[in-house]
Amino acid sequence: SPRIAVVPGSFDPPTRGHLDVIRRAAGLFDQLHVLVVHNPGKEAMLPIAQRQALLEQSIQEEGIEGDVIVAAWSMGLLVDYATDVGAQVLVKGIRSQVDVAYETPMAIVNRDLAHVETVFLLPDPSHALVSSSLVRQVAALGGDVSPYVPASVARFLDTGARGL
Ligand code: COD
Repeated sequence: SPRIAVVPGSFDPPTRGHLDVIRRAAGLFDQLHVLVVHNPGKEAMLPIAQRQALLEQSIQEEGIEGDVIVAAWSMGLLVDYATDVGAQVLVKGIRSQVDVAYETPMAIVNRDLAHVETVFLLPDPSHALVSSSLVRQVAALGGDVSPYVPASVARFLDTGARGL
């Protein structure tokens, strides 16, 4: 049976770190669902549909190959989505020990709940310090975000989001 994985995140906005993890995961699985999840603990900058569109554009522009689907999920458990699409694995990117500490209990719970395993991937070190919250701050203060985000996201934040 095909190996299917879900790469969940807030992606608010997508960063070069996210795209690095997505590229690595696409090389490891037959099908990838990049899932924009509403995180109730975070105040959003971009609407979910916008994040989805930016992810689709960046995945295409970065030439990421393979069967990659971008979807959104705001109802219920992440593992319910995984089970629905036949995914056996969640993929999370790890920047530091802080991410390991945050992700470990969720990984155990998701395995208990639905026998879904979590695979942790390390980004290239050049992307390991990038976070969406950093990008939001730089953008809000009028700085140049282009070193941290895919080209399509930089274009969007330069023009589309200026008035937000
Ligand atoms: N390099 C590598 N990885 C990175 C980088 C980077 N520069 N930046 C981000 N990442 C990774 C993150 O570690 C994360 O794995 C992923 O990319 C997404 O990051 P964010 O910031 O966009 O998303 P988060 O951290 O807000 O995650 C939101 C989730 C919804 C994925 C998370 O909260 C989650 O798994 N929730 C589970 C909901 C649920 O079902 N709960 C019940 C059981 S636990």
